[in-house]
Amino acid sequence: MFFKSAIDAVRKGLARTAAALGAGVRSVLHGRKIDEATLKEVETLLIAADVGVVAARELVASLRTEFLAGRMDRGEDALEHLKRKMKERLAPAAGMTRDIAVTSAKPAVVLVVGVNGVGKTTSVAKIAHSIQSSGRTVLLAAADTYRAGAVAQLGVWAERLGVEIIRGKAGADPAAVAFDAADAAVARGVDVLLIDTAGRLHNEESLMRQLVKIRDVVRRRIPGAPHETLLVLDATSGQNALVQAAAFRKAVDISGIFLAKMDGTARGGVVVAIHDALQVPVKLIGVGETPQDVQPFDADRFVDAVFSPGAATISA
Ligand SMILES: Nc1nc2c(ncn2[C@@H]2O[C@H](COP(=O)(O)OP(=O)(O)OP(=O)(O)O)[C@@H](O)[C@H]2O)c(=O)[nH]1
Ligand SMILES: [Mg+2]
Repeated sequence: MFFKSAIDAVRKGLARTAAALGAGVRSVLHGRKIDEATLKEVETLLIAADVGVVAARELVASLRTEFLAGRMDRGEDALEHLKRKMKERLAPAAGMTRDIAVTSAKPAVVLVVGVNGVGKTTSVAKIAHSIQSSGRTVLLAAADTYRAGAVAQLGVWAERLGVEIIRGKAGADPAAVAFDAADAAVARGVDVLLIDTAGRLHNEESLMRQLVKIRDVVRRRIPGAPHETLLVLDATSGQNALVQAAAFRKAVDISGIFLAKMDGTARGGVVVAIHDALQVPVKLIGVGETPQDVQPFDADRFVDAVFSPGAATISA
C-alpha cells in the first residue's frame, strides 16, 4: 500500500503521546544519573501511557538490571536502552506480517470489524484511499444495514474517493450485501473488496453471529476469503480495547489490528499492551479524520517518533 510516510506525519499523529510519555521520560532521564527513584518515575510514566503494568515493570526491570550490574548510569544511556527494549518488544513474531492482505488472491477480501464508534467506516475509507493510491482497484461493501445512516456515511466516502460501493437497503441482511459485493468484486475484477460492518446490534451475541455469517457467505463465493480480518480498536479507550478484542477473537479470526484515533490520545503506549495481550500485529494506525490520516504501524518509527525531541513540540 501507499502511505504518506514523512516522519512529520507520524510525529503529528503521535504528538500527544510524545508530549506525555516521550517528553516526560526524557525530562526524567536527561542529564541525570539514574537511581531507583528515576527508574520508578519512568515506570509511572509508562503505566500512565497505557503501556500496561506488566510491560512497564519488565521494561524498567531491564534498565534496573543494567544499572545494578554497573553497566549503565547515565540517563541518556537508559533512554536508548528503553527505546531498544520497546522496539524489540513490539517487533512482530516470526511469520507475522504487517502488510495488509498479502495474497495473490484477486479479489483480496478485507473484513473490517469492531464495536460501535471505534472508527471502522473511517478506517475503511483510509484503507480504500491507500490501496487506490498504490494503483489498485477497490470495491466497498456497506454491510452495516443496522444503524440508520451507516450506508449513507460509507456512500459519502465512496463518492469522495471515487470508488464503487455495493449498498444494501436499510434493514437488508448484511450477509446478503456482503455476498452481492463478493459477486460484484469477482465480476468486475477488482483487486480488493473492503467490507464495512455494524458495530452494534441488539446484543453482542447477535453481532458476533452476524460477523460469522458474513465471513461464511463471502468465503462461499471467494474461497480463502476473507484474506484479512481487521479489528478496529480506539486508542483512546485504554484497557477497554483489550476486552473488546477478546470478544471478537472468539467469534472470528482476527489477522490484524487497525488502531484508530492515535492522534486523540496521550496514552498511545496502549499499542504495547495490545501487542502483548493479543499477539496479533497492529498493522495500521489512524492519526486523524481524513482518508490520508493513516500510517502503517512500524515499531521503530513509532518508538523514535514518541521519544525523539521535537516530536512533542508539534501540536496535535
Ligand atoms: N481523531 C480521529 N478521529 C477518528 C479517527 N478514526 C475515526 N475517527 C472519528 O471517530 C468517529 C467515529 O468514526 P466511524 O468511522 O463512524 O466509526 P464506526 O466504528 O464506523 O462507527 P459505527 O458505524 O457507529 O459503529 C468519527 O467522528 C470519525 O471521524 C482517527 O484516527 N482519529
Ligand atoms: Mg461505521
